[in-house]
Amino acid sequence: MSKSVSLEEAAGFLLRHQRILVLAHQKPDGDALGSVLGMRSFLRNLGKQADALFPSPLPERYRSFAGPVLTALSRQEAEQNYDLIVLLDCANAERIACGPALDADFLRSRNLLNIDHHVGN
Ligand SMILES: [Mn+2]
Repeated sequence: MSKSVSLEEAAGFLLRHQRILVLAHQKPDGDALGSVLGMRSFLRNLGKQADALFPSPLPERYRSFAGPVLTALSRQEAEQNYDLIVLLDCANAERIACGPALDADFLRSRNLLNIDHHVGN
């Protein structure tokens, strides 16, 4: 079940979780990469354990500032290692870059915060 929340509610939701996985859409471009890395940095600065997942290779020009990122994650790892998934810049479920081991139905079964600027989302 999904619902829209205010910025304050979204912030509160972030603060209540500690182990957070951040991901975006497939074939990441500048706003996908920038928003994921920015969120990862923000969460780590709050003392959270935060990781970025990019199952498809990053464009060469972005690799130098991305730092270490996850390139694959099993379902078991996702369940055991994270209590919240933050999805950014992803217009629809078909484009979520979660890798072959995970899918949109799995993500919906987890605590999920979806933040996006696409009108159709
Ligand atoms: Mn994008």
